[in-house]
Amino acid sequence: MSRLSPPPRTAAASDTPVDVPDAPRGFLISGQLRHPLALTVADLRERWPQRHAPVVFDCATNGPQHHAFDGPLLRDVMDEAGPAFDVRRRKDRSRFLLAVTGGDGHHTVLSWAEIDADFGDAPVLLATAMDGRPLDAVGSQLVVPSDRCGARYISAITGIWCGPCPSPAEPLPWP
Ligand SMILES: Nc1nc2c(c(=O)[nH]1)N[C@H]1C(S)=C(S)[C@@H](COP(=O)(O)O)O[C@H]1N2
Ligand SMILES: [Mo]
Repeated sequence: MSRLSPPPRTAAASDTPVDVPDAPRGFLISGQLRHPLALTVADLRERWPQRHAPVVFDCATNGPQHHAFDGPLLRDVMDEAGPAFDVRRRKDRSRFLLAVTGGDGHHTVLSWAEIDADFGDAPVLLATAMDGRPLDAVGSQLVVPSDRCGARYISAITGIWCGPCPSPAEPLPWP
């Protein structure tokens, strides 16, 4: 390798982690969708209206955290992905789930109804910036302003899966 070669872009070739501050972190929206999407944080900023959300959430280990996030509504982004339900049927929509995964494998679940305007109508965001700092290099973060606890504020999002909850087994006879 010549002395002028660029450094490796991952830690694989060396013991020292290499910081790549400008590498955009993309993620996939997959599942039972009409239009699965591969998006970057720049896409989230450019393709949908941005909301601003000052939030406080409690962390079990670090106590209350205060942040201000910007980004599109998860609902607006998912409407473009087109979950495979009949949009006119509320019961159909009420069976769908969203699973959001972060770069470290931490993942969480929301129900579609939480973000659906006919049900919980929660203004959940896919953040493009936190406290004014762009998240392009880190990846988007899930923002759940209605949550008291921070566990669902998934950072460095790598994927969102959307699909129906399987029909549960027949209920046990009462009692
Ligand atoms: N990817 C990922 N996101 C995560 C977590 C995690 O372990 N992995 N922890 C959650 C928890 S428990 C909290 S309280 C908040 C903490 O956010 P902060 O470290 O930015 O204050 O991030 C959430 N998002
Ligand atoms: Mo936490």
